[in-house]
Amino acid sequence: MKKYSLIKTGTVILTGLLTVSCGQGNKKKQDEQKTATVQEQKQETETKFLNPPLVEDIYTADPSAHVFDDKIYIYPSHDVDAGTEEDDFGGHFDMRDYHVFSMDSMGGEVTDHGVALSVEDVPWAEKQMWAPDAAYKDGRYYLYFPAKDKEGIFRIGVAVSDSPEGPFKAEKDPIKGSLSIDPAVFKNDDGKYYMYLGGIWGGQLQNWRTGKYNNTAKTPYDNEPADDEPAISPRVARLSDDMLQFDEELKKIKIVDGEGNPIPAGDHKRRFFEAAWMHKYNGKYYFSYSTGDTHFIAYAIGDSPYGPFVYQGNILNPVQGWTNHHSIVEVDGEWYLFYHDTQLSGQTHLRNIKVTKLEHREDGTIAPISTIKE
Ligand code: FUB
Repeated sequence: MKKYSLIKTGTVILTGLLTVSCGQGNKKKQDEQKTATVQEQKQETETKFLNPPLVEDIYTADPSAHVFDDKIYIYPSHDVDAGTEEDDFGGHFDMRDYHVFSMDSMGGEVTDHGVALSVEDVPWAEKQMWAPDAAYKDGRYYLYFPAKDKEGIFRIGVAVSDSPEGPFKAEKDPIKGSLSIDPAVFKNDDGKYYMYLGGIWGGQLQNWRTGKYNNTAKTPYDNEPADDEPAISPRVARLSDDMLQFDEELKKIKIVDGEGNPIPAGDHKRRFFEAAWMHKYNGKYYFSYSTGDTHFIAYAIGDSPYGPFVYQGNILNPVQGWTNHHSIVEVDGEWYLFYHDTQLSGQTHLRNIKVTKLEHREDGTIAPISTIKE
């Protein structure tokens, strides 16, 4: 188990600077100059970003946060440099396990509980352990995760533990009828649980348009609708009482504009791409998601967990890095946004998780957040 202080920041990005070679002459002066440069760079990095990374000695992304047993638990992806070449399908996001993190309170020490689940321990999965989520019911904890199966198709798996920190034991097969990526599980006030999921391009949702998987696509855009057709819908299903299966067929979620028209596929600043999340505020259902290639976290509000959801605007402006992925959680009466960026590495696939406050305004809209300071 490892602990991290929330205020430590910028160490990895500075490593390269420390290797600058020194000449023989006035070594002391050169050393002093080098220290000053390092300090300046460190300050510049720290002041550029609104928040410091929560974890620094491994790369983490896609943070799904929950309060279990009065503690804050974070279930992120564990980014690694696997050496897999970058491609348009996201092959370079080649993650192989999950770690669970916790904090006793917001701003407190972050504890790494170690490996909670590895791809080797999931009988049906081959690779790419992407964004997970977790849920609690009746004394057991459930880790939901996407991975590619042996045919290269993303499915959603579930693993179970008696503890929120894991380790989790994976079910033998993926959830029946599951597809694509980024599961997010929401508990409604009536005690029912719903899973939201989906992601286009590398997340393969566009390949399911006919209901059967179309594996003929040569690029991630091959099966996309025309620009003026409705955008591809994320999916939702109620979970079975044992939390291990869907209790119904996956349904398509409608995201509409103020006039009730579906957001078209060509509207890249508003259409769903990946990273679904659900939270409830003042009796309304807030469905939030990443717009992908335009890099926003957007949100839409509805009156039922199934939608339809009316597009409202952006919660989070683009962060440093290509992907944007978040979760929203209430802790002691305050709301927080967990997100990631690439402050530590500067590389798309090596991200670090962060947290910041989120404000619901009086009219129910959310104040947009920018995490890079001008
Ligand atoms: O971490 C891999 C993928 O990147 C996630 O599943 C997406 O949401 C994006 O953040």
